[in-house]
Amino acid sequence: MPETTLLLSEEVREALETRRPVVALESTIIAHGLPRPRNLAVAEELESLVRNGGAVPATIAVLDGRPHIGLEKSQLERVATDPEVRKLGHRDLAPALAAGASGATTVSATAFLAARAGIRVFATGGLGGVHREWSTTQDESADLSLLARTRIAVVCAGVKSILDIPATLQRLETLGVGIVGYGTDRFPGFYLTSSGEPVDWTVHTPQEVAEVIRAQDALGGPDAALIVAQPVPENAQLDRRLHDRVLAEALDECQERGIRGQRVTPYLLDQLMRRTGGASLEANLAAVRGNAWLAARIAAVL
Ligand code: PSU
Ligand code: MN
Repeated sequence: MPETTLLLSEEVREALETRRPVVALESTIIAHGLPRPRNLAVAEELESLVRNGGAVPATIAVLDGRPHIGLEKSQLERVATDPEVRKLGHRDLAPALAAGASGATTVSATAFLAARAGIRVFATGGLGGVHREWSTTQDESADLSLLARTRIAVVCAGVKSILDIPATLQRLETLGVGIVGYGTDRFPGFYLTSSGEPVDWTVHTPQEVAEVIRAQDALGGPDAALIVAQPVPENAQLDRRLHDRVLAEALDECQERGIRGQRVTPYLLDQLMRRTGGASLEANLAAVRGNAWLAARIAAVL
């Protein structure tokens, strides 16, 4: 049952009531992960991809202290253009509601709200995870612990390549978060089709993913997320050497300029985009597009 605190858009409410497929979309990627004005066009495009895939899109954000599940056009515009829109992880939700604040939701906050609303499938680009400087900063995205206690399927291109991927995979194993590779036995590398790391389970169709979700529901758990890891198409991936070089530069700069906490991820994504002449942006977009569409297909067969 949807919580009364949640504001469901007309379309999302109707779809959930009549048990039609719904796909949750996060808003941090729109507000803080993509350059303006392209971000708004992308947000709209992702919603159409979900529709074309046969599901209703539910973009999630907090506006004036109310959690919205599904945004009207003007609300989506506000998330994409208003510089006052903050970045909200799940721990920020209660303070933001109490303060009447507005913010874009990260994977952790989006998954939390989506699950409260009764949405079973969620699409994004790359998840947060363990950062490369973890041993000095202890920077590990709150996405991981939230996904460890939320039963939702997250379609993504793996975790962001700015992270320590082997360490993140280890954490996901410890936390009991399931992972299936979509058409691959390698964990994707976000901007790259492969991180080189193996995944234990491979599926090939939306039907097969739906069967995993049904099996989890039939078991009554575990109450953890299922990561459906779909690689970016090969022709859209970034050149690995370029990727590694510009990332090393951007990481050094983070250190020099004292960029910490919530600002790290947006900073690195922005620097990568500038230093690859926009190629990382194209790879990022190709990944999220594919994920929005696949999530819709999974929701539709569920
Ligand atoms: N994936 C993208 N772009 C993004 C993000 C993910 O392609 O901007 C966002 C997600 O909202 C994710 C967040 O939850 O980055 C992680 O931030 P942090 O590392 O600060 O937890
Ligand atoms: Mn962090």
